[in-house]
Amino acid sequence: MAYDVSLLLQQGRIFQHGQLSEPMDIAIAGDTIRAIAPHLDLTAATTLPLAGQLVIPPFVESHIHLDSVLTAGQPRWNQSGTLFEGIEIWRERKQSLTVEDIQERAIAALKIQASQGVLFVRTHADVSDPTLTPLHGLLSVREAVKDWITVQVVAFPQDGIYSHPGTVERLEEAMKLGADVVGGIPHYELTREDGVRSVKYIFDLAETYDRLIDIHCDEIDDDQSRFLEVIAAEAIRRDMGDRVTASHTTAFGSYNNAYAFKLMGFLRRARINFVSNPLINLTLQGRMDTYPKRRGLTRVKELWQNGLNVSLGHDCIQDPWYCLGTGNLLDVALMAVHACQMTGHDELQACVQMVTENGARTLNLHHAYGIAEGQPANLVVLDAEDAIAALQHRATARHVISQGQPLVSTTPPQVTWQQVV
Ligand code: 17E
Ligand code: FE2
Repeated sequence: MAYDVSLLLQQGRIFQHGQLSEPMDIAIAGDTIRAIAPHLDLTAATTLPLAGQLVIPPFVESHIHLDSVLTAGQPRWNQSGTLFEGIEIWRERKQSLTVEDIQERAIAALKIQASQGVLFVRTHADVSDPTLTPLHGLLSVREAVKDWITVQVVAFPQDGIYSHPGTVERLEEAMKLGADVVGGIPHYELTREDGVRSVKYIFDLAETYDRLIDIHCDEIDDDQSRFLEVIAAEAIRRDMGDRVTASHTTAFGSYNNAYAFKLMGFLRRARINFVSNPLINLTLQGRMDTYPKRRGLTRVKELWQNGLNVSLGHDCIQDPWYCLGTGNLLDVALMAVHACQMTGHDELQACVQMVTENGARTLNLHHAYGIAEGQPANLVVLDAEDAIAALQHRATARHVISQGQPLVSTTPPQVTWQQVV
């Protein structure tokens, strides 16, 4: 044997690519998976007997705003529960932001996430503010945590690109400072024309600086909000689909079926990625409805049935838009199961993939992700026998292995009966 095994996981069942394996031994040397087989006759510095527990590639948080996490109630509560009141409250909270404030809250949130098996995170950083404090803060966090969690930063113009002077230039400045992804918010530009123009500008910037794209798109119940078709058209013309993500797209849930059917064909051609944030959009949307009240989510099940890549995000942890949030991606998958009626056997499994492998595809992680020999040793042991049981029991992440090292482990709560019943 030409390598020393540092960590040996014994008899874990791997859930990946929609398949559950027989119990396997997984040998890790340094930061790399070196061998996977039913039985490995090896000694290792550390051995973890798993007794059939589930091993999955790490959870991927494909959409969160780490600049605003843990600010719920500051400076005031969101009484209407709408996206737009949230944006106003955040505008007020932004006045007192410092780089240290962002670093502290973002790292606290990343620890909460990692302890529950999240090892890859795409965060939005608001670039509406002239000081670019959220971007500076989150770029420094990306660097500070890189030995245990991978963070991608989206330059996100929360207040719109053309509605305030200077944002166009700041978005380009963000590329020069090293943001990984260009963002936008076409449905919040002052006019439809500005929205269309903003999408084209985002694609131009991404091409010039060789970056990914993730646009907050059509996050409104307005059935006339139709920037998704503009994104699809640009992705088709520039052949960039797999590098492009449309986040939220909640208006897709309100489009008439004739338009939605036509659009779905264009989306299949464009092959862009989608992120749905069911926790947040179930609470933000439908606020102007009486009854029946819309769910305000994009067409998750139909996008999945059409073979498109859909991942699920948390979006917020305790901020002006959503005062709850645990960082646990099984919570998000469970909410999608309910709100999108994904209760079939394969649909349940798909919801777990939407917070693991599909998220990896959204983030363009390619070969940096997945359990196989020669791959970076990032994986999570869940206290469950298969993916559906993980949802049923909201399984505890027993062991989180990051870059070959045990990072954090959790012991499930112990229940002790005081009477025999
Ligand atoms: N900003 C936005 O435009 N939409 C959201 N859902 C959040 C922030 C959380
Ligand atoms: Fe968002």
